[in-house]
Amino acid sequence: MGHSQKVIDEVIEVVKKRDPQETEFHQAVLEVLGSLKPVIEKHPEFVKAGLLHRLVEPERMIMFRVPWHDDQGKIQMNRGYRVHFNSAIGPYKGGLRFHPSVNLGIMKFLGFEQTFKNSLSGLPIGGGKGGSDFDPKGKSDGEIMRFCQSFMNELYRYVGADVDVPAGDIGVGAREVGYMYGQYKRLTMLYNGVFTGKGLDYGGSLGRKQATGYGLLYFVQEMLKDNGKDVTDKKVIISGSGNVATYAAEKAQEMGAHVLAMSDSNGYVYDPEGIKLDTIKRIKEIERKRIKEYVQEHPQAQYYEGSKGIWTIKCDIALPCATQNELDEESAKILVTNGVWCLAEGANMPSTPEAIKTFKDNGLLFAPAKAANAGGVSTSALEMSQNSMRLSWTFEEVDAKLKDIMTNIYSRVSQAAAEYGRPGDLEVGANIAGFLKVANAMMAQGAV
Ligand code: NDP
Ligand code: 2IT
Repeated sequence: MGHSQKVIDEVIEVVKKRDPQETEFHQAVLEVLGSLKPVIEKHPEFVKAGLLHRLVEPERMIMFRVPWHDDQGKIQMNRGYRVHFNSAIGPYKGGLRFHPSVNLGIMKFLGFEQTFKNSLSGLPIGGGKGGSDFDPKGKSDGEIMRFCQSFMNELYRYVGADVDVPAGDIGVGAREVGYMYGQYKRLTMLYNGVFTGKGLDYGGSLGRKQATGYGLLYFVQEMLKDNGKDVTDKKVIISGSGNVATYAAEKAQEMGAHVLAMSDSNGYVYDPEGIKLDTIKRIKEIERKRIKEYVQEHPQAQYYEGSKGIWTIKCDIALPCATQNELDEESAKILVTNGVWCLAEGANMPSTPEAIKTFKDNGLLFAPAKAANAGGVSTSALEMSQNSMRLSWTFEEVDAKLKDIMTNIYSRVSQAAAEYGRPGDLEVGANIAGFLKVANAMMAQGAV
């Protein structure tokens, strides 16, 4: 075994030993470090500087109590987090997630991924992530507001336009960002764009809502073009029915694809005539109900309990856009048996390592999350630019920039894969290209 592999194994061992319960974080670290051997061989100075050991440790982790009043007047208590993972290339940037499954390991995996994703975007943003184990499901608007205000009463100390700029993620959309931004302003008297994903009336960017989903399809389009294929008339399935899934579906349909199924955490809907997105948007964005309502209006569609079943539908292109590890080896094998030939990740780390291996062994065109879903955070960076300039761009301008960014990410990633002897392996390409920029910036800034 070479020296480089030994160093990588040692770092992984330290990570596991230090925080044995953080399995999602281990998975994310293994996935990235598993690609880096040829880079480390080429750059012994990284090893000498202890760079990998520093890279896997967040610069700072903030955890805090979030008490809030429910509608019965009872005081509830949740835990808040913000992980400042890496600021080598810019202020911390990344979303906030409100979901009962949130814990420190999940925040660290997301912050770690974010660091490389933001690097790939080509924009000056570092990596961060945060959130709470608060469950927004079934909460009234007043409860959501009081929770968001209490969350900000602590978080405001650790964010700032040139320090850390949060945004949305699972369970956090424009409504939550609005309440948090409002409280931030009250506490600081600053109107300085410390959130992205804001409403259009108070500094938000046109196109941010659509950006992750649209960006995913722009990336897929580039990847298919490079392989002599396109999206038109292809059968597509998309898990989730939140922000990323909805706008991925919208762009896929615009490109002429047939989106046959979408899901939520309870089950999935199959519509042989193609998913009607107006219905999905109304049920999920406005009424905040379950996806099973869909079949009441569209009797040709079927609803099935259990979200995993969506992967048993025959398709050309599968887009997991819900959550981590939603697609395991068993589902991957079923997809392959049914003839899937393209898989692009809209969610963060949606495929288990075994599922990714299955895709690669079967020659699928595979687009890893940190490249394919970077359109959201990239457009967040465009929102930051517009806020700094006190100007706003049109939807068309933002969308054109997004397309450009996704095209550039695709070429950066596929070039890195080719340069390091793995042409077409976008997972390796994304890890290497994302890593190199962060590593070079860390080296230049000394042992910090
Ligand atoms: P939303 O909260 O808008 O939607 C999440 C969707 O995923 C919902 O349909 C939800 O179903 C489903 N889901 C959540 N948790 C689970 C679970 N444990 N099992 C099955 N389904 C689940 O979030 P987003 O669309 O913003 O985020 C989706 C994914 O995309 C996440 O991995 C996020 O990190 C990633 N991402 C988001 C970006 C953004 O800009 N928003 C940018 C890049 C990545 P239900 O309603 O039943 O909970
Ligand atoms: O995972 C992600 O990239 C996001 N949730 C978006 C982060 C952002 O700052 O826009």
